[in-house]
Amino acid sequence: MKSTRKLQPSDIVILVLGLTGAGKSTFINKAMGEDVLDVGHTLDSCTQDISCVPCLCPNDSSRHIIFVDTPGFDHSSGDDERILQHIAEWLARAYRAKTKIAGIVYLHEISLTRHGAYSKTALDIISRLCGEAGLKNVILATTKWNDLQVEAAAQKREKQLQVDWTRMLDHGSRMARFYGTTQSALDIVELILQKPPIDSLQIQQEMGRYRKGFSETEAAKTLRKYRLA
Ligand SMILES: Nc1nc2c(ncn2[C@@H]2O[C@H](COP(=O)(O)OP(=O)(O)OP(=O)(O)O)[C@@H](O)[C@H]2O)c(=O)[nH]1
Ligand SMILES: [Mg+2]
Repeated sequence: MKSTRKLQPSDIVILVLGLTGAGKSTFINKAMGEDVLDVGHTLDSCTQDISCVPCLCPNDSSRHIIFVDTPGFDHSSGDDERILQHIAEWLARAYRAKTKIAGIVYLHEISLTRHGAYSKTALDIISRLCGEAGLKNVILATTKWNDLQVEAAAQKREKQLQVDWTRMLDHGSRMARFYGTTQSALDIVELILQKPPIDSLQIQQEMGRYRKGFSETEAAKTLRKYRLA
């Protein structure tokens, strides 16, 4: 699904990020109450491009919420620099259109073990993309709670994530659970609407204001640092 609608300064933009298969497109479909985006049913990455999904804001019908679906970061594909650049360039365009980012939803499978370390890498890169001031508008949402048969095991994972995500939480990021339902998607949207939008993300400052090339941004440098490690 590709919207041809131009971004407006009044738009409420919610950027959805995460590893491939975390449930990003599902989250947007549930928030919309209909299946507007393709969802993956294999191990391969599903979403290949950025899609903007607009809907009227429930609290203010003169404004639109724009959900931004993104391709997932994928440890095995080697494609993450291209994906990050694509997201960065989209954010620089939003900055030039004077459209602020209302919030970022980072989705993380609660049952994730195998690629857990890669999630730390992705979150470090996303922190650089946001800058410290932007972290207060980040929702760290765990998904696929029904995949873990034992509730106690899931809760233990959540406690561990609270420790892993301390730095972001200390800067105002909030944790939430996405249960794969419309109500829990809307609860997360509500959390975002509670706070004023981000004036500008760090990468928007770098690329939009200071005209740096993508490869000179802190997010790109962080990605390269992990590649070399
Ligand atoms: N059990 C369960 N499955 C889910 C949930 N959310 C998503 N899924 C499933 O997880 C798979 C991947 O979901 P997607 O929404 O395509 O994930 P994505 O993050 O958009 O993936 P990419 O586009 O590849 O980055 C699909 O089979 C979904 O049905 C959830 O909360 N619980
Ligand atoms: Mg997707």
